[in-house]
Amino acid sequence: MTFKTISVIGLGYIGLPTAAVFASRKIKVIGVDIDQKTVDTINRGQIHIVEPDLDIVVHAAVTEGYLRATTMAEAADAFLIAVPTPFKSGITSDHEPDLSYIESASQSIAPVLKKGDIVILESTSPVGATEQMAAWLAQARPDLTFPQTHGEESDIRVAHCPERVLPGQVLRELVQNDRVIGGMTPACSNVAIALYKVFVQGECVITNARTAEMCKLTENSFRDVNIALVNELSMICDELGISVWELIRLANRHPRVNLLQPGPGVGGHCIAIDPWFIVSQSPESSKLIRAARGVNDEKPEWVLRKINKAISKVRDEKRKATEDIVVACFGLSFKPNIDDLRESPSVEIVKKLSSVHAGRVLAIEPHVKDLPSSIGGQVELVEMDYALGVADIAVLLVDHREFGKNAPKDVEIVDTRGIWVA
Ligand code: SAJ
Repeated sequence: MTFKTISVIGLGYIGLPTAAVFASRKIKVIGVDIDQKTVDTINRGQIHIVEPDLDIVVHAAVTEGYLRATTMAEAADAFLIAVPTPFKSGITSDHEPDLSYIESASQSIAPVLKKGDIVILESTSPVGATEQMAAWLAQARPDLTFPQTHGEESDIRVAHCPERVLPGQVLRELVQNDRVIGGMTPACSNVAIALYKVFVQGECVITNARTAEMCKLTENSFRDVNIALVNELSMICDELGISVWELIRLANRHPRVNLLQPGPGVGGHCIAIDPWFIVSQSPESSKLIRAARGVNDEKPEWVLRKINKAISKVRDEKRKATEDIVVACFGLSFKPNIDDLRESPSVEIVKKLSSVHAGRVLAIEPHVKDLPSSIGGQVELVEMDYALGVADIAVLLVDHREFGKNAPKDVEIVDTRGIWVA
């Protein structure tokens, strides 16, 4: 089975690397995005997102003529949909997934579909979304047959193959990770495998679309629940005067225990979101998953309370007025050694702190040149040495390599990552 042209719909953090990797295997790739600026940037051989080495791969793919971006879907042999699945807005929606981007993507490709094509949903989706996508496609193209009505004989193949790559390591993980292939029928799965085998070196494991959807949600819920456990332990240990970092090291010496690391909360675009898709579909049966979300979402507030206690301590011990107390916050990104500040609990903490603290709030973030507008007015972005020279309190929020392992001297420390006070 050969694929002469592949179309990737949605050129974001997953779609663009996927398009570029296919193109790097010398297959013609048409990238489709609703944003004209994104399309123009890519067609210049540049990128609009941050991911190591992606600029090089995209530049080569565009220059060699294998990758081209457009706002209008064109005919292809395979369509990969990698659009966002956010929550529905509005007070009546309790973290309900919003499938409108998938619906729009389906409508945009429907006119150019032809017999023999495959449509793959890669976006993280609630169970049933792939069947829903197939229904939207069938509605738009009554002249073609689809797996939900024609099974193995369908004109169009449909599958869910969730992305599972770690931001910061996308290009490597796209190739090396195993891939879950959830075809609506076995024939759909076989075509999807042939497609992914163009670049995937990991194993392609077949299941059905609904299990593949649940698999992705389960992976991120697994991580969320495990992080919630250590975040809860960190608060319990604080009450009991125990070092949670030492506790974790000791407990992890048990052959069947593998605790993760507490932090200031859970950020990013996946782990804090995907578990809600399960909760929203099965609210009565997903008590643990919901509770874990609650624990992780509350952690930034707990960190703020710790910072406030440190401010009170400095005020009492150094006899300083609150407005003279300088708090330096180390790290803003949602996890270490990356520059992605979106959905970051550290940004949330710094923002809230700066709105209540009468003194200066400094941020040290070696991975960015400017602060996001949400905190820009009240927080000063400074170098580490400067911060350490003037700070009364040092708050470690992200364990970037640059911050080292040695605790700064002569300051009150709030270490949410266990790097300085482990
Ligand atoms: N975190 C902790 N303690 C830990 C590990 C992580 O507090 O021990 C925090 C991080 O600081 C961060 C958040 O969790 O704020 C999420 O970081 P992460 O590294 O766990 O995950 P993401 O969001 O970068 O990527 C996840 C990955 N999923 C899993 O590892 C199960 C990735 O493979 C998925 O492809 C990605 O979500 C996605 O797109 O769904």
